[in-house]
Amino acid sequence: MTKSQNTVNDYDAVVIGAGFAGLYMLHRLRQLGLSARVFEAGSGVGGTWFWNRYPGARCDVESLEYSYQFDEQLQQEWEWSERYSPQSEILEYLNHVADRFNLRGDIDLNTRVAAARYDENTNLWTVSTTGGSSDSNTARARFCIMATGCLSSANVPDFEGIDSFKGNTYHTGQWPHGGVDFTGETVGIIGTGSSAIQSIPLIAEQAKHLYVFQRSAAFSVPAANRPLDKAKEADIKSRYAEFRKHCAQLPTGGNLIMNESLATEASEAELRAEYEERWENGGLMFLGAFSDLLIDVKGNKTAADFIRGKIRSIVKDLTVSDLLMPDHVVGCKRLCADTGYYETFNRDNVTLVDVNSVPIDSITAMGLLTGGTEYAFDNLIFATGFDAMTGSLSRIDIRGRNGDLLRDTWAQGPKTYLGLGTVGYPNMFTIAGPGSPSVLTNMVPSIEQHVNWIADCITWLDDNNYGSIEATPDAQSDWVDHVNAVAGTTIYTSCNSWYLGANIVGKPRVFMPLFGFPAYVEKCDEVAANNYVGFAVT
Ligand code: N01
Repeated sequence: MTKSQNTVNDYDAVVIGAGFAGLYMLHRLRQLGLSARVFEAGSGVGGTWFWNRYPGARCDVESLEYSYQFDEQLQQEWEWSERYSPQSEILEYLNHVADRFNLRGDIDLNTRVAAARYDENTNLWTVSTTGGSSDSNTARARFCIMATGCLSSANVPDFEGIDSFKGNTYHTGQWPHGGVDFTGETVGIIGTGSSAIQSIPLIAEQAKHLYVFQRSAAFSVPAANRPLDKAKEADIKSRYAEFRKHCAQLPTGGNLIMNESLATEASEAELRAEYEERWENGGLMFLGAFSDLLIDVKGNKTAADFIRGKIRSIVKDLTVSDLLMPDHVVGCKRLCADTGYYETFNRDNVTLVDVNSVPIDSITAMGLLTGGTEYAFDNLIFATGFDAMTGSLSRIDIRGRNGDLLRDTWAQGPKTYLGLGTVGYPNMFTIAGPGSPSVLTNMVPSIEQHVNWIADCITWLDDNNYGSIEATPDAQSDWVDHVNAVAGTTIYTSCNSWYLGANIVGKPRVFMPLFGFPAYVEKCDEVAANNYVGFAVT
């Protein structure tokens, strides 16, 4: 069929993105008997797991939790091979889901959504796309559902001279599909967040020399990844629903086994014993060592000091170990989980360069200039993160009532009700949007909770012959206050993190996710049970 600029296809819903959120949303819409089209910019499904293929990319939530629970047979039959799944296996899983539920027929790949516009007269959204192989590049739908991901808009800082570099450049979030062989080559990497921390040890093993340009040192704990314990798998699979329910009652929606004691009241011996055990066991469970770590800076300092002590004991060169020691609160920026990260700095072919006290002056044809020294290398990796939570939405021309542009509406920071709806944008839903627990939780159950809520909401609207739903200004304003108030009771506002938008020049400093999964789910259920109170329907 020849592609026509004029054809418009009509659907009940358009879904933007085919990662965990978009795939499940499509499945639910189909179960409701609704027509839906998914647009995906990538050439395959998988979202974040399609794009982030850098060396060592793997999830830091355990495999048995980082998976869908909506289908019992799926969760029973799928077999994960490791405690923490590598990117390739998660991508394989998502492709399996797309096939198993026969989703591909309603997904347009290689199709980037350029604009989504709400028409008040027809109460329809018109979504325009570029690329793609379907007969139409415009779709019209009653509902526009953003499954665009929280960490999918790659951030490349505007370094002076960035285009002059003559070697190869990469971003961890847009890694070449065939992989990159750095054998015998020199590499520079900018950034030391989760992506860098996973990739640096592997790149260092391959490269002739690796220069790590660090602006802020990051806290990292050993992942202690290993083959999946078959006995543990059998146990969890024998009571999967109960296990999922248990996880949903914990603050992160994940199996963060929390020690109820306070770090501020523990003895030196108790602190050491608890931290040592969690360090040994590995993973983000470290933050559950004491119940005040995420709410009390004083308690948190005991954990931060413990990790700093570990860095000191692992890294042989004192100057390097000093430089690797974070000076902020642990968990304020997302805690990283690594395999041999700090040990990598004992290698002769790795150089850590401080670009905090003396920032990067420019990228040059040969490499990078900082503090009067030019570092030359063949390959430059940007491990510089993402325009988180709002980036993928603000790069689409989303227009609601009166033609208002979402990126303008959110110019002072994102404003939503429940992270699901925004005043002025009727019938638009954001899955894991700002103002919802999203990135502070295990993303998969958070996504499933949102998708189920949206599916129920659409059913309720249709059953009651309502044409549209939109957050009310009062409910939204109260919700924004609530998200901020909750953040204020935690340690999360005490550093410059991407949760706050602090990594993007000019982005307003607003704490975007909401801490606490169970209370949030309760609130969403309460809103639904009370005829979607806080939303106006017509
Ligand atoms: O990105 P980041 P990421 N000059 O924003 C530095 C998830 N994730 O891709 O801290 C110099 O954390 C920046 O420095 P600073 C996870 O949620 C999960 O690593 O801003 N440096 C920082 O060091 C994670 O949190 C997994 O001072 C600059 C780095 O670049 C999120 O994705 C794996 C700079 C960016 O770190 C993002 O992680 C990977 C500049 N101008 C990712 N600008 C797992 O599940 C930025 N930086 C394991």
